[in-house]
Amino acid sequence: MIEKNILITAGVILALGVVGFVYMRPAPVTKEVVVEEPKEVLQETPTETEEPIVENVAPATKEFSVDAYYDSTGVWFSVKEISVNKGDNVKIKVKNIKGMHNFNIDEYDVKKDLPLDEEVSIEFVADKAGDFIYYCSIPGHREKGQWGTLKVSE
Ligand SMILES: [Cu+2]
Repeated sequence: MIEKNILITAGVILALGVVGFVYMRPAPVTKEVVVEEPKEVLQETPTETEEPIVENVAPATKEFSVDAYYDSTGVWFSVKEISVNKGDNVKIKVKNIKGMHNFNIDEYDVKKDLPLDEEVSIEFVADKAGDFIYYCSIPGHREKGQWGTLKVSE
């Protein structure tokens, strides 16, 4: 009888050992490495949405202030050169501070009288490239210096 008990006990211990071995066995390691791939595909898409913003830039408005006057040396516009880029909105504020004057740019159909002490605003789109003369058409004024150059760069 004692031998039989020993055998049963040994059998139980053996069975527990087998069960314990199965449960205690470490989980297989190989699965963890494979999962990472899909992330890279998602990060490539946002660059596409940035492109259209660059092309829809609104034209710049370039503003200038010019005085028209005369003195002992001649008749003048206080600004001799106005430089803009083709396509710019150009705004020239001209004020006659002494004498009788007007402001003309033939190629842009600009023709404005300049009443004394009033600021006259001249606006146009610089849609032609090149150098254009602005001048006062009152006899003798352009010859005495009252002109300047509008430079429109391509
Ligand atoms: Cu003049």
